[in-house]
Amino acid sequence: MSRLITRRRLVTTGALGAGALLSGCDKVVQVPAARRILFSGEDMQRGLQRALMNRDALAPEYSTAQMSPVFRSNGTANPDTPSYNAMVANRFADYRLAIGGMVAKPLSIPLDRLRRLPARTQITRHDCVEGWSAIGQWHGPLLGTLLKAAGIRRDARYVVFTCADRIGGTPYYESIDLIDAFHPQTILAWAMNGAPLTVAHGAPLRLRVERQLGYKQAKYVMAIDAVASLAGIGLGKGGYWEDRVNYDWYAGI
Ligand SMILES: Nc1nc2c(c(=O)[nH]1)N[C@H]1C(S)=C(S)[C@@H](COP(=O)(O)O)O[C@H]1N2
Ligand SMILES: [Mo]
Repeated sequence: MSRLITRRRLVTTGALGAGALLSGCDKVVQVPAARRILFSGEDMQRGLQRALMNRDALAPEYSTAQMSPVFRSNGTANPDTPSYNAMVANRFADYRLAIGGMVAKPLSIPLDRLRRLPARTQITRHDCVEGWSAIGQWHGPLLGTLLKAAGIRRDARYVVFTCADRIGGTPYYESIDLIDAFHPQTILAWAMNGAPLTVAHGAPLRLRVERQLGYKQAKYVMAIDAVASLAGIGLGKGGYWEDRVNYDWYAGI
């Protein structure tokens, strides 16, 4: 899989440099059972993972000329619930992003306010595990800015994104750790390719966490909660697909 190749490249050319110890670790990372132990949710060996990967590195960014002419939609293309449809009918005037959990000041932020915040624009490549990629432009405020505004507590370790869509009755959700939450390319995008997000791509707000695979890019984000543990959320593995098909919680690319 290309992500293993990418990881190997990161290990040998990254800030830590090459070495017998790291190439030994690298072989461990390629054994599926070892990957499960090292990279699954709560059990992830954070120190080792950090030694293997430079978590602060930036994802590559592209030029407008490199943008894909077609960016397909995947997973849910329309939540199509009564409450979501009501928001669409009202052009999301009633939408509020809830930020809560382990924060000093829970926030409830209307879309027009999110749209007036300082924003980052980035053209990145989206890689889906189902075997397709697309380069698109995303625009929105840094997640870190909002978490700081809410006064995220020092003992929080993850942020959980709850989405408007349900698959077979279960809400789609995702989670990332605070390294990714405060990464300079982690944004809450409200625009894609120069226009407000369409329903198919996650309107009115979706996560872009550019160092990770497609399924981490939660669409239709309604609530963000800071938590100390992922246990007790969903089935406890940190995301809808992580719970169901054993996708890695840390889906680094
Ligand atoms: N809420 C929600 N977010 C989601 C999904 C989904 O089904 N529901 N699918 C994920 C997957 S697998 C991918 S590849 C991307 C697809 O994003 P796109 O539809 O903008 O291409 O969204 C991710 N985020
Ligand atoms: Mo995906």
